[in-house]
Amino acid sequence: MSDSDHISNRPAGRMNGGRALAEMLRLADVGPMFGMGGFQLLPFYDALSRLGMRHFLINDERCGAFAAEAYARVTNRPGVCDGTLGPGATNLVTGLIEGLNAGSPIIALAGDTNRAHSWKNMTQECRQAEILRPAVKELIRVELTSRVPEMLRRAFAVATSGRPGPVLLDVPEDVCHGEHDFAAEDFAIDPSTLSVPARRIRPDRADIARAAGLIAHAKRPLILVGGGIHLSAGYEALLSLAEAQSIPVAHTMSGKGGITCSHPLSVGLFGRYSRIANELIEAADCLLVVGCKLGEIATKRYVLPPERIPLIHLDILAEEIGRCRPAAVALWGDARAGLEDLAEALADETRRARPARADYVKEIPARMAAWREEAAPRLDSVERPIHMARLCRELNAALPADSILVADGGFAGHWTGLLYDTKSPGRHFIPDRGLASIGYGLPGGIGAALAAPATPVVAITGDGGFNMMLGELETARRAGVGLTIVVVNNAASGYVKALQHAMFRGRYQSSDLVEMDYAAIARAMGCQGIRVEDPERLGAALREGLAERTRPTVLDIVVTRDPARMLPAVDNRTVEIRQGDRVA
Ligand SMILES: Cc1ncc(C[n+]2csc(CCOP(=O)(O)OP(=O)(O)O)c2C)c(N)n1
Ligand SMILES: [Mg+2]
Repeated sequence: MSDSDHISNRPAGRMNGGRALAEMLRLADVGPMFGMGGFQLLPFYDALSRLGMRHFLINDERCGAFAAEAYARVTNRPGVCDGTLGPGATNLVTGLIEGLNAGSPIIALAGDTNRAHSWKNMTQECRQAEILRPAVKELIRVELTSRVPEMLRRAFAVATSGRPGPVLLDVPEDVCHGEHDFAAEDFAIDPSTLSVPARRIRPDRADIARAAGLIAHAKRPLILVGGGIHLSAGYEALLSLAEAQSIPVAHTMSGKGGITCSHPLSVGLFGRYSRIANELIEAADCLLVVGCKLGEIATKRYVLPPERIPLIHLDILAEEIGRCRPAAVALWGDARAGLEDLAEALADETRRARPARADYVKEIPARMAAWREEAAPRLDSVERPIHMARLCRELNAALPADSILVADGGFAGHWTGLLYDTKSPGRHFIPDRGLASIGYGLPGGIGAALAAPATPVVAITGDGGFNMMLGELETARRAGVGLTIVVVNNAASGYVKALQHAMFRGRYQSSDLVEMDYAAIARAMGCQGIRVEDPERLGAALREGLAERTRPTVLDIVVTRDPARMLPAVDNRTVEIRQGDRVA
């Protein structure tokens, strides 16, 4: 946005706080917003209508936050959601924490009580600021109508700086409905705070030199990338460092797509689930961790990586470095900037490193081929009910390189995290690993589809997660999104059932769901609905879903109901789980 655009767009004059909110969001050029109205924010809604801005009524504010979060991941721009006083505001909590833990920029608005009557048992009144405060990076209470533009400016700056995150503007009713004479100068926003990363910071030069020294001396270095690679859009920097120095790359679920999964240097997922990455970590002699918190799943409950291997930890959040695993070298800074600096510091090594590591990188395709051979019976399975690995294989075959797969918290995310292959770098796989709530798939798919309307978007979700969100199918239909929703129908809270099978000898409690025909439900809601029981039909069904561009498609996939065969990493007919263990 040029300076002159800025000025010509500036409104001025007397207006209420709601209009000022909308004018600022217009200036920020935000995408579609998601929320559910109530009295407090109605002037804001009216302003959206008058300004012709896109806002979607959702059926649960949690979904609005999920949709805004997914929108932010696809665009690297803040997603916007809102909720009304009390239950509207408290319903935002889960979605906002997803953004907080995943580092997604979100601007959330919550209406609050009229301050003339607060603390007198106003209807829906609750201590929402206290409830929401730990769910966001910053909670800003707007105390004066005149300060609305300033506070929104601040919200964008906080949401997009450092590790990005959600910012909640708590807007009392009287501030939203109250009026003020605004000057044109009041409406301004720093364009560099409208997308992430707002500003890049480079790690200290001396630390880069030490890290480069460690990498140069390593025979088997390995890069481990997390979701920070997306927030930093460090794809080119990662690829050129990996290729120039012949360093393989493993990823977390959130880091999938940092490097194309089919690239010869990609060793796939590491941590709780792994193809070949965990064994390469064990055999490594230097690890470069990029934009990854090294939390429970990435470390397989803190047993990976082995302490003996020197670790270089590059992160935008200084306090994440060394939290779970001591770092030999701490690189505090932006992922892309840090990778570029490392590449530069290692430039003289390139001629030596590539031949020296030739045998090492040749191992990768060989190990991957061996893994594939071992996994082939699952990937190619023709069994009915359908094997999850076969479903993943069909997704790999059907989804084009530019498509986006949004994955829900249950097995949908676990299996695709392990077996789905992105075909180009970027945000092509969006799992809600910030908080790992079930229910993200459908609203996340809506947010992603609206963020990238020309891109094929598939959301994969469990039946439990889908049940939670069924109302949002109405939203998806109303929004006219050509979203394909793959429901992994195992008639169970499968992850829970699988653990009860393994840990409690099949004493199942509250883990069965009733058999449902989700395709029929979808059709009744005006969507395309296709039930698939035969694995050979999967490819065609996916293609039919992708071809439908103006309304959602639900593919109801009947998958294994055997709780002994639900977990991706282990066959829990044989696994033994001791107290405190997490095999899955
Ligand atoms: C909101 C929420 N509640 C509970 C859980 C714990 N949990 C993880 S996976 C899972 C099973 C979900 O069932 P479903 O969506 O059908 O997925 P499945 O595991 O059967 O594929 C549950 C309950 C969670 N992740 N999120
Ligand atoms: Mg299920």
